[in-house]
Amino acid sequence: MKINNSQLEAVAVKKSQYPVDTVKEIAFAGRSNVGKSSLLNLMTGRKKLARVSGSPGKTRTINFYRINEGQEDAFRIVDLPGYGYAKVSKSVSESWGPMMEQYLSSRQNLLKVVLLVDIRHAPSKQDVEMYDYLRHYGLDGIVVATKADKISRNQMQKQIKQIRQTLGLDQEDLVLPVSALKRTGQEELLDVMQRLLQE
Ligand SMILES: Nc1nc2c(ncn2[C@@H]2O[C@H](COP(=O)(O)OP(=O)(O)OP(=O)(O)O)[C@@H](O)[C@H]2O)c(=O)[nH]1
Ligand SMILES: [Mg+2]
Repeated sequence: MKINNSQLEAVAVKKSQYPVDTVKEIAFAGRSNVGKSSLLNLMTGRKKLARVSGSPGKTRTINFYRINEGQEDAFRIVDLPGYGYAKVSKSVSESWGPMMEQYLSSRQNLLKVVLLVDIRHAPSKQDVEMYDYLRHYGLDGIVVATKADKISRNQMQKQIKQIRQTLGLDQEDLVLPVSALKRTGQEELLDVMQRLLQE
């Protein structure tokens, strides 16, 4: 699949702000700073579609992006707010749970949530909790290992194995290494997403 056009359609903190649920959605989740917004920009070929920052906790809202509008393969990508950043204010971190729960538990048109984890580290306790939560709602199965440029080719298989074990992935679940810096892995991810949208 190729993304030909993309635009921010809605920014939401509650249900009444979501766009209509007649368009299929694939969401991206992961801890703050893992590279969600960077991956979104890489996939869409747009440098500044989603805000990327050196300061974690940048994305604090649910951001809906309209993809390939006007085409047969039109869908949405949803950039979810990151978790696990200690320095965001208490009110921000307390609103995160209900905001995610509301979206993930009831969104009819949500096909899958791609979980992003940093390829350098074993998934955190929160990553495991997030993945278990996705499994509970049948939204699991695709994991992206970000910042693949930070490790050597040799380390890659070892790290992927660790991610698989820590998250308790099944054989058919996918772990896709990507690098927004080196611009690698996005085509494989887009192909997986295309298959999902066609199911
Ligand atoms: N080396 C390297 N750095 C990356 C990569 N992807 C993202 N980064 C860097 O990681 C930092 C965080 O990236 P973001 O894309 O803003 O992360 P996010 O997950 O959207 O973060 P929040 O919005 O805070 O939840 C930025 O400094 C990026 O430049 C990558 O593939 N390789
Ligand atoms: Mg972000």
